[in-house]
Amino acid sequence: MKRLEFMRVTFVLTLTVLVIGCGNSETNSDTSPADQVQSTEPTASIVAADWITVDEVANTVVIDLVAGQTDANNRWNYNGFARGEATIVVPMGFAVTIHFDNTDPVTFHSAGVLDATDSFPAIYSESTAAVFNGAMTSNATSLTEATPPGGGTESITFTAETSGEYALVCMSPAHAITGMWIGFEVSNSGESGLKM
Ligand SMILES: [Cu+2]
Repeated sequence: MKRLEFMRVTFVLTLTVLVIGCGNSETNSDTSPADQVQSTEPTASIVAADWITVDEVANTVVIDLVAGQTDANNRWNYNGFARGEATIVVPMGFAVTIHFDNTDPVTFHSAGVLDATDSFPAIYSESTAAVFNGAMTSNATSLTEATPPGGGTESITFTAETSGEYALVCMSPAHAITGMWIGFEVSNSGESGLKM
């Protein structure tokens, strides 16, 4: 009996070691490659968007930018995106036209290309300038004179002169600080589209 008991205990112990061993190796083989992929590849990928039209021959980009297209972020969004959830990517040197359409039924909105930043002011100075000449809708900092709600439109055109990471920002009071901004990137690799 004693010997049988000893064998049972040994058997159970062996099983336990095997299970733990298998568990460990399984965990390792499952997570290690994924970890490596995540740490070495950029998390964002550039996709085509039907509201961004790139002409590689004419060197132009046309962006149909819609404020309040969805109710995301209390309608304070661009094409459904807020808080930098997406980044428009245009090639350096291209002429960029933004057709801005404010479909928010209630609130004035604007759009301007500014330097990227970690934090946004609640109030923008009226003298705030876009990073590229012309890259801002009119009266962009105003609560009541920016692009009007209910389908107000405005088109702006500018040249994406310098590569870098910027932000496309609604400069109406309290909008950017509460998330009404997306990324705007000028690539020096010819890449374009929507980075998410
Ligand atoms: Cu806004």
